[in-house]
Amino acid sequence: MKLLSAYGVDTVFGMPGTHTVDLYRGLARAGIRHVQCRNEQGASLMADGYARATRKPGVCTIVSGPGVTNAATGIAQAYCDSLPMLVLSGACATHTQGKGWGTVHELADQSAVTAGFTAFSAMVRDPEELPELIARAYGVFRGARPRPVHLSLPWDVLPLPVETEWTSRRAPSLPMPDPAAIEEAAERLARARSPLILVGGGAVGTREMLIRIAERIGAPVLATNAGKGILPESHPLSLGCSILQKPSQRALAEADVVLLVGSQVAEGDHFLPKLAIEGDIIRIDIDPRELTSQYAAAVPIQSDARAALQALASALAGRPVTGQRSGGESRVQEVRARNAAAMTAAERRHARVWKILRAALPPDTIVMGDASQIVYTGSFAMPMHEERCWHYSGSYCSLGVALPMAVGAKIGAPHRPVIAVAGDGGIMFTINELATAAEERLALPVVVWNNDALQEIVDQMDQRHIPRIGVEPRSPDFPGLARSVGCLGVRAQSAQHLAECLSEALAADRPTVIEVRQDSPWLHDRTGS
Ligand SMILES: Cc1ncc(C[n+]2csc(CCOP(=O)(O)OP(=O)(O)O)c2C)c(N)n1
Ligand SMILES: [Mg+2]
Repeated sequence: MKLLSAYGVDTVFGMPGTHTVDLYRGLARAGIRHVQCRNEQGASLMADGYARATRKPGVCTIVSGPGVTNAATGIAQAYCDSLPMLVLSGACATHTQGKGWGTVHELADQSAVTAGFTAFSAMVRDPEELPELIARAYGVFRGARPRPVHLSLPWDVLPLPVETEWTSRRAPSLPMPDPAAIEEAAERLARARSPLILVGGGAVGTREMLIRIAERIGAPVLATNAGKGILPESHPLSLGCSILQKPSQRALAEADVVLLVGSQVAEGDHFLPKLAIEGDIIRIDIDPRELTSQYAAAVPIQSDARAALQALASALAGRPVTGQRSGGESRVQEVRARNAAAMTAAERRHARVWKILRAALPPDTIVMGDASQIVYTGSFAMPMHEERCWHYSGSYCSLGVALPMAVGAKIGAPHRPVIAVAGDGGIMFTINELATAAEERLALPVVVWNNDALQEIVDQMDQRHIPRIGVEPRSPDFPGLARSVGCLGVRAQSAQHLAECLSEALAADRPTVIEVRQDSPWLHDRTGS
């Protein structure tokens, strides 16, 4: 824990047990804050939210076996969304491993269980292995595509004395772009007739260079959920995160050159087996695997996105550009108009709620979204003018993530406004963490979009003429439930009331569950307020 403190760890999210009490002795000595979750799924998702808000690795401390399997969802989400996370779990005593004796919390080959959704997962055999393993973890967090790391600490190894003084090590430098590849990319972009830029989470921190490039070549900029807000959505070249909308998908398909930066182009962002991209792709990614993925690159550039876009912006500045700046803006206006016209009645209702939220929330508010229909619409209907404010993991697309992610974010960034938005189905997966949020006295609005249904699946069953089975669970009294665990609870009675509830919740001394019923008359009456 002292070593972790040297790496900047100030908070861990956890649940102690027999196998990990010695870890807690270290926590106390190192002065690291422990946030007690109600289930390890909450711990890993809080660590994920903490990482999103702070850009530092989220750390969780959990027991072996059930602790690890409970935490799996949050670890796997962080893997899908390329977030830094350090999972420290217990493990059964070394001599019992692999024997199948029925040891408490036994999980056969625990490292193998998490290997598929971590950068690496190691079983520590000797305390002196730790400094190198932690350095390797921070090498992943700071010098490569960030992904979770799991270290299993066996019960017999954890209390062993350590004789040497452990110190932190420097992370490796980031990969820099090949100048020849940058020249080729600049040449292709300068000649492009209808270029388009698509940015994902790997492009966070590139706003200035992105604007220079987009304006120079007149390229519309489309974002994935993770890239939302890198270019302010008020910019005339921004198509926002409308990648789910058909007119935007057509614009992408028709572009003759696509500059794709720091994105996997995950299915969860567009809901298609594969997006159509007809033009040549110039791809910038820190991970060489992405550069050879199904979206094959004509110009693959393995690099830190900031360095690559900086070099590309300079290369373009010194070149005549045949593309038309005004052409780009008018293409954006056309696509935006077609996107707006294509919205369904349900999406318009969601958009009304987002409009109220946008007006009531400060611009730097962090929004944690669950896998609910209102959040899918929010991807394109909730404008973001700052990066890393919108978080919806369409890729892993697990229910129940928004509330614990919001708790982790609020703990990591206490001065930032943070809210969670979830459906009535999703919120129930991790509703227990309301108790954690109440105990931590977090000013956290939790908006529950209640349609008394797993509506997304209802719609799919209805469309395919499948009887509605298992999709209409009975909702609890959400405001009452919230109050019973020490939160405030209200039901929005009008648009204005919702706005007031949000403002009050942002300043309250505890979390507030704000239920918004889909069948509220004020959402259906066009004049309602
Ligand atoms: C862990 C998990 N289990 C199941 C699903 C499948 N699923 C996707 S959306 C959905 C319905 C969610 O209902 P709710 O949270 O109420 O949102 P709504 O669709 O009603 O807006 C379900 C069950 C999932 N995404 N994640
Ligand atoms: Mg629902």
